[in-house]
Amino acid sequence: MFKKILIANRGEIALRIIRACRELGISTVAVYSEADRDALHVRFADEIVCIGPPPPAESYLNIPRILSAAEITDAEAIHPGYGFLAENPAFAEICGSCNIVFIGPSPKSIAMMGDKSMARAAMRQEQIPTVPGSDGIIENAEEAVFMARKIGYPVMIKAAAGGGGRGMRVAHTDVSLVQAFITAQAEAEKAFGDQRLYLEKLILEPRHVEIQILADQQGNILHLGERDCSLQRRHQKVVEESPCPIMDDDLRRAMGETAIRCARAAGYYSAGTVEFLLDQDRRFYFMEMNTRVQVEHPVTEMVTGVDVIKEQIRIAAGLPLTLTQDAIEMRGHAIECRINAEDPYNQFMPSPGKITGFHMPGGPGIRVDSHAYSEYVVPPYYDSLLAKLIAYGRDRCEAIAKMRRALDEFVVEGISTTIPLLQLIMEDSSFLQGKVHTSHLDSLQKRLDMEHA
Ligand code: MV4
Repeated sequence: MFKKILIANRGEIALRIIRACRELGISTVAVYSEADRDALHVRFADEIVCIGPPPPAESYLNIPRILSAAEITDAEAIHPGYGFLAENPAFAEICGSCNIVFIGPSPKSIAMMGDKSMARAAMRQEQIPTVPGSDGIIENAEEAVFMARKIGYPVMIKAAAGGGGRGMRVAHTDVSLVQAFITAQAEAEKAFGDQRLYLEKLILEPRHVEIQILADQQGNILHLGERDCSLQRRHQKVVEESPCPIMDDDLRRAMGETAIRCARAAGYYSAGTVEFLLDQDRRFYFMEMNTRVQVEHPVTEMVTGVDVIKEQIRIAAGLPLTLTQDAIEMRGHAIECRINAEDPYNQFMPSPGKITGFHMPGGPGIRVDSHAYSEYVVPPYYDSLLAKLIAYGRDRCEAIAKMRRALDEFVVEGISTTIPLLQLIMEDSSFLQGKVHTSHLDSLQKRLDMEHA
């Protein structure tokens, strides 16, 4: 096992990784930007290295500085967390050539899944169900129209370099498709430096259901069941839960086995997530694979009792999985609310600044993953996730009751947070019935605006 790991991240995930290392007896190196001098990951790590000024490009995204920090501290491995360098195949490759273990999959797996069109083609090869659509990249608007007529409108344009919903466009007619294609191409070029697009049939009111997998370097692969992440705002997940409220054993087995086939086709090892769209007829389609640990991994940990981060570290050290699929049991229900430092009454404007009062909820069934504390100053340079509040109950109803209670207990003063929106969601009749899709959040948003006016 590793003796020392460097964590190339910040915020709650850096803390989460430090906690896993502590339990495994591994010593930790935190890196931090000048904006994060007073951050908790800096206080909780065994060693610290300042890697530069606040902008991510000069610190958490700066590969030479992070590798230098690993070298001077003799860290054997780097955990990238999520975001920043977590899905950068070049970074994974460079770690390897510096004899530092990248805690994640191979650079090849990352690159394959990073190109969403390539991933889709590879999965089709393996007879894994994908949404009907183009075989590969669509070169121009005429080809898009030809393809859209073949698969039938409405269609969705997606960026090959995108993922997580960025750069997506819906078209209902030839005319709107031509327009959408041209703007999507320009947007993709601007956002990713890669203008390549592909086309899929639009699935109406789908659910976003993803399967957590663990794969070791010996070829053993297992799944830890699903998470339902259908409640999103502008492609940012807001609430996630496990199990999916409409899941049954047969569908779980089918999706789980399919996710394992996806991982095998990618030569995958480490923790990973296969995202599916689940349509109204309960058919599922491969959408993309995330080759990192995800924000919402705690709901899986709560219902399976498996520590995903510890397993990921063990796998990176070359140890085989000690778990088998038969030993994985889903028990109870977990819900996660993402608490962001944003103003839900003002278009979710980021709300950085000093937290003047802070109290975290606790008690039975409550887990809070957060780097915030009283007097902490939320810097304006990074994403606005402040805390993940996870409620665990025997069933969904109990988990919701605990979540409501915990949201009421949560105190954050001095800055705005998304807690009021989350409280509304926990009272929403569609959510309570487990019938969630995107449009519900929009209507809740209107109610929030009205109540505040
Ligand atoms: C789709 C879709 C409908 N049809 N693809 C892709 C990334 C993910 N964040 C959302 N994505 C979607 N891809 C096709 N062909 C609808 C979405 C989608 C979505 C899906 C499930 C639950 C919430 C969603 C919110 C926005 C978009």
